[in-house]
Amino acid sequence: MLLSSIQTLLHSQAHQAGFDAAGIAAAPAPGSPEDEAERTRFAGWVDAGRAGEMEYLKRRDQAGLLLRSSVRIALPWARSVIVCAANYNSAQPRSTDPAPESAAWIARYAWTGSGDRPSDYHKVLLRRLQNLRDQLTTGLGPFQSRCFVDTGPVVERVYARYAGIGWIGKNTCILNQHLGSWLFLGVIVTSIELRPDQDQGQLTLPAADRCGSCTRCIDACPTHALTAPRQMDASRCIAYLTIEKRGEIPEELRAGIGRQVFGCDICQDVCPWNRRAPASADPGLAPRPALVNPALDWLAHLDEAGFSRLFNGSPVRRAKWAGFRRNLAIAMGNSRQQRFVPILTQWSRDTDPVLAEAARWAVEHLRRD
Ligand code: B12
Ligand code: SF4
Ligand code: SF4
Repeated sequence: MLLSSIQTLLHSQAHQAGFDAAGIAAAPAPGSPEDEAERTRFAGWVDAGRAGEMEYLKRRDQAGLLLRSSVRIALPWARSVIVCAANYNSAQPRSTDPAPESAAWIARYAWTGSGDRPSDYHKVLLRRLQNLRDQLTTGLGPFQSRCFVDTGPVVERVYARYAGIGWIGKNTCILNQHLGSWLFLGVIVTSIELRPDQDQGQLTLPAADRCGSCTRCIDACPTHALTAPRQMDASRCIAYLTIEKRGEIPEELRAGIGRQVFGCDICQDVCPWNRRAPASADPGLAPRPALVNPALDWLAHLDEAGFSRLFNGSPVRRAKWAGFRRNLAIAMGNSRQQRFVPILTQWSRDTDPVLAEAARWAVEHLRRD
């Protein structure tokens, strides 16, 4: 199918389905230069230990190929990838703005919901992708497809770049010139074979890189997870440590975690392209104000049932109760607030050895302040 004909239909239908940007990229043939470049990059990243304990990123097929290194490994019928983006920016403070020392930080992407009811972008976007696929099938005729948000064998940012959604910033996030980087991505992997338009001659037209000489994100990262432009050691990233990592967080990284108790927004909050990013009017991705700069006291005094009530159906559940309390202990240790010593002393006797150890570290850390 001609690239331009599907692009025209896609742009109109994607907006109706609730997306702010959409594009389509070819799924490069095995052995082609594009395929080799992305496979080598992903394999090099995994082999260097950058994925930490995220075992799902390291899954291989029977031939030993990393499933996520190329979409055609797990889905041999794939010929193109439709990438959709939804803006979740809101007119709320940034993590880097001045805030009380006793305020925690939950990453912006986990604020969504309506009133007290949390929502999870995975579910919100998946429903929209399925609706969009139905509309495209009506317009184009049947094709094979799979919709994914996060969980598919796809490095979504690579296809987002080739689909022209944005460039990969030095913080490794997809950045769109008009929308900034507060974007959720979702993909529809399809069997549609793309043909370039005559006047265009090529299929891949990645968005131009507009980072220039800026290095604000790299300079601001407190745990030095951005080891070079567009290169992340995820095992050092606060998002990984507070969401994905089970068990103890390496001691040398705890002070850098600061007040982040779930995820981290620092390298996007300092990005000049996000200063002019429009706030989203999307009711499905509206922020819950209670989660913006929440008080550490409040979160630390939640019991397990309270944690479930607040976060059931929210991405925060991924950290689990145990991980969330471990993160709270570290944030209290970093708060310079001596009044957290009693609760931390109580936690240091907890039956959960990870929490007890984090709490002992936090008490020690507060004593040194
Ligand atoms: C694992 C994962 C993580 C890990 C690792 C992140 C990472 N940078 O690799 C952790 C837990 C740390 C993480 C953190 C976050 N994540 Co995350 N994550 C994923 C997931 C599930 C897989 C990503 C992956 O495969 N990483 C492996 C590396 C190799 O790939 P990559 O970082 O995506 O991109 C690399 C390639 O693009 C390559 N590359 C491509 N072209 C070029 C060109 C050159 C010249 C170079 C050098 C490199 C290069 O370099 C990039 C960096 O290595 C994706 C969803 C998906 N299925 O893709 C979401 C995803 C990337 N995450 C997302 C989000 C929102 C976040 C957070 C903002 C959440 C938060 N606030 O805490 C942070 C952002 C941190 C950051 N600065 O990236 C969004 C990103 C949207 C966007 N605008 O880019 C995604 C796409 C989820 C979604 N469906 O919306 N995440
Ligand atoms: S999300 Fe935070 S820890 Fe991770 S790279 Fe960005 S600033 Fe560093
Ligand atoms: S902070 Fe600067 S270098 Fe980093 S992603 Fe934004 S523009 Fe690029």
